[in-house]
Amino acid sequence: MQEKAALIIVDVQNDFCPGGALAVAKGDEVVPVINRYIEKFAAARLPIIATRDWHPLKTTHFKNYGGVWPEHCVQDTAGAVFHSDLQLGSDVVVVSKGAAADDDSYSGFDGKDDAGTPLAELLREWGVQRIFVGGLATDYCVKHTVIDGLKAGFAVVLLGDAIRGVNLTPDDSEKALGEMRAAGAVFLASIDGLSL
Ligand code: VGL
Ligand code: ZN
Repeated sequence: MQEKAALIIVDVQNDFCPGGALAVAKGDEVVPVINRYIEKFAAARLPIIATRDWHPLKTTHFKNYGGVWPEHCVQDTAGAVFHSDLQLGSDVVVVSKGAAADDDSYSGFDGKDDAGTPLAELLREWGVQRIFVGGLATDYCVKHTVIDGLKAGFAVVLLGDAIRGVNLTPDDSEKALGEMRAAGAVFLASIDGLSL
């Protein structure tokens, strides 16, 4: 019997896609791939979580207040909405993060669902032992979510065909992949190798 799995879709929001405030190059290319993962997890009746970056207008995460990023994914704005082609079904649980005025909260494990339950607690309630992580961006929120998932005791599979990076410097994503592997993440190159 395999360990119970859950799919975690990280920050596939308009602001991280081409045309958005903090666009990740080819960020939208993950959407059709993630839709295929959603289908597989839904068919296997396994939990699906979509995290979202969910910032207040004033936060030390933004350049105007001492951070490194342009304004993005501000709560209740179009930029914070999930990409319109992402096929999130009604069973998907949304986990919001980055809502504090003084915290970057790159990790999905800093986030909570609408009822205020933290991600790790949700996963434990559902008996999940293994998480499959894809989305945006490889070198920030995907990386931190993967590493925090491992620290929290979950087995982590990184979805290699469903991630794209910001790459403030050109090899940031490569470095992030190395860090995630060193921390214990398993790399799945393609959905064709998925076994649930
Ligand atoms: C992210 C930079 C700033 C991400 C969020 O979702 O990877 N990156 N905020
Ligand atoms: Zn952010």
